[in-house]
Amino acid sequence: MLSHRTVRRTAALTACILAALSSPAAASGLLPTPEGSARSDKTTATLAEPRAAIFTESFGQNLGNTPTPLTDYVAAPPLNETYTADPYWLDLANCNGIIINYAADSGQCGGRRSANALGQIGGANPTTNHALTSGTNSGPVPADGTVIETQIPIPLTSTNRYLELQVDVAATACNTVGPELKLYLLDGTQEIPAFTTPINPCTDPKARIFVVDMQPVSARTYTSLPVFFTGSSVGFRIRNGQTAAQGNDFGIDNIRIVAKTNNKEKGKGTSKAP
Ligand SMILES: [Ca+2]
Ligand SMILES: [Ca+2]
Repeated sequence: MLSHRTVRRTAALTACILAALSSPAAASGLLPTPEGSARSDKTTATLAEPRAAIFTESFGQNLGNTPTPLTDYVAAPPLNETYTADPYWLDLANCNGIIINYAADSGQCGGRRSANALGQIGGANPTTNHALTSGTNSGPVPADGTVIETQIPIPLTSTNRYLELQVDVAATACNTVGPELKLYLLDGTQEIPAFTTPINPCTDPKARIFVVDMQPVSARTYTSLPVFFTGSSVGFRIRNGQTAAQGNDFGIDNIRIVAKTNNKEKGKGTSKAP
């Protein structure tokens, strides 16, 4: 049964989509996509093995073709992870904090284009792949606001090792400005920076450019700095340093926490993010 809160949110999303159905961008077709769509668009929460993902979030758990607010999303059991963000980044009227797939038609919010490109770089079906998207329709955009963070600590089977945060990021409207995403691991309430340069696919020469709905989308997989982690459970937080509302449209998918086992890799301090 839907709560009043959910109904209001759904109504806001529907209004957003209906407004967009009259926009030219909503009408165009899907470009050819690569073969192979075998990768599941599901969340998995597995305990660690060396170099294996301790945690993966791909935003597909029990979602269909209906846009879903980030705070309504519940990831896979047994952890049933949930997420939150700063209020601006949950504001549906600003097209922020919406989990969506291409088939859902995000309309003027445009998020479905990022979901499509992220499906392509992540090996999922571009039409059905879900991603967390934000469109920043208006400002003011808070500096370094949190766009997503875990609410339930992710248990670790061993401590005192290096962990990395990996994330696929897509950006649209790169003719204006892109996001400036900053990666952190969480040890309880302690926020541990895991980046040097914020992530901006728009200015990243190594980002791939996809054409979706006849508009370019820049996307790439990013890996944080390794963090020597001593806690018994871990979380993550992603902030956005970009304060512009024009542009600053992006999607996030396939968030992974990965354990490193090679000590030679420790402390190099070289982020693979641009
Ligand atoms: Ca996904
Ligand atoms: Ca925007």
